[in-house]
Amino acid sequence: MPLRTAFIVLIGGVLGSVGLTPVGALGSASDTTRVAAPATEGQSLVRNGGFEDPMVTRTWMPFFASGERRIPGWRVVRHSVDLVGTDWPAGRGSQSLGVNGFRRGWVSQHVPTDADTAYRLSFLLWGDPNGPPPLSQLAVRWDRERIRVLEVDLRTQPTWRRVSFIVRSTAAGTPLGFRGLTPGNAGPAIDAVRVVPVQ
Ligand SMILES: [Ca+2]
Repeated sequence: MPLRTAFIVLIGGVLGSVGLTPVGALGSASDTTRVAAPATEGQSLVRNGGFEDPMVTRTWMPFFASGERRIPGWRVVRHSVDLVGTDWPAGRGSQSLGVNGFRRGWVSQHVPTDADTAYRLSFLLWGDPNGPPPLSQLAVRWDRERIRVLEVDLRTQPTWRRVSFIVRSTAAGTPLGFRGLTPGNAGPAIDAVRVVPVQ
């Protein structure tokens, strides 16, 4: 842990000096993949989808499946995840989630859906820029099934991108999950997770 912390602080300084693409740059230019979110968005059913709570006072903070410390709204299903403050720029707000903690992690949230209803699931996706590896994979789970496997290649994706697709609930209440598929402590990162009814 201390080694990794030291490494990240060092690399963070280097990245800061060379200037990673700023968060404010996230916009139409980087929203080239899949479907961009509509300009006017409804109320999201996801609690703490921006991972702003709890506030991290360090570069990052681990949360374990068996730990007492919790991320409101989310459950760490397997291993650990990192709530990231300044380790890398958030997609929106001040914090994001590193899905890989010390190993590939898995988080889940019970979304209060209505039964048999269409929703737009969207989120921002990037990868831990402190890698290696530059390539990481994220499984998106909906209603206890893996519905997508998304890939992040830091060599071609220098900042966050928005991912958006339609999902359908089968029951009142649907589990939504994100699971890292790449071994190691550097994997996919997510932010601004939203589930909004399709109008
Ligand atoms: Ca955020």
